[in-house]
Amino acid sequence: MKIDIVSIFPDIFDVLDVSLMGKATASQLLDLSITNLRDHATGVHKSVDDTPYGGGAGMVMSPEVWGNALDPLVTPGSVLIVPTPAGALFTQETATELAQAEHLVFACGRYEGIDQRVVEHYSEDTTVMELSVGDYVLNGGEVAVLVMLEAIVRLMPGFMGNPESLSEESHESGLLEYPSFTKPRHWRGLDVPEVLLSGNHEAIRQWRHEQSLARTKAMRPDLLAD
Ligand code: JEK
Repeated sequence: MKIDIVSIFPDIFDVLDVSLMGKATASQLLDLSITNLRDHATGVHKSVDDTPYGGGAGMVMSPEVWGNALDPLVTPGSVLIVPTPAGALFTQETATELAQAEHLVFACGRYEGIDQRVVEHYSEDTTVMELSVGDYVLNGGEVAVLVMLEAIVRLMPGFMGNPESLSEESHESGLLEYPSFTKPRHWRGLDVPEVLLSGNHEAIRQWRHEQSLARTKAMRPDLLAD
């Protein structure tokens, strides 16, 4: 998979060298390129933003600069991802879909975001997704992209050889996961649940399902609404 990231803070993505992404790039599963948006600014001040039409606080990123940066990267086969607090929620399902793509381009905005015509323009010839990683406001798209990439890359066919646990994740989907335990059996007066030592695989399966249900009811009742 080819991944392009465009940002005015390209150094934020230096962390990708030391995490799982480093292994994915080293193993040639991933071809990652970071573009500094500032390199595509044309004025003497290399400015990338301007005041918002209609008034209001803050600045909006220029469609001209974004067009200069994205034109050499985006092709009809690309998926252009624009992180925004006003986007559709990025979920495990989104990650699964994007893990199948040939080419992802992430457009990281700052300030109050990017002139909306950039999304409109590239939507004419390519798939554009405006995505949010959650209902809180970040200062820009960069950290959202790190979150999305970590979720996407671990699902890529051939990554780190972990097909077992990945298929289990999709089985139990819709509920929170059951609690896990390891040795020692007794720790600070707390015991590992007896059923997990029983060797009764049907009883273990049933107990884990009950734990998942109870935990979902307590922590995420919204997941049980339907
Ligand atoms: C991309 C710029 C910052 C800050 C104005 C007014 C109410 C705020 C944009 N889950 C997520 N949260 N935040 C982002 C995200 C934030 C971004 C950019 C992604 C580019 N910013 C910013 C204030 C405002 N809004 C109405 C909300 C807009 C994100 C993701 N993904």
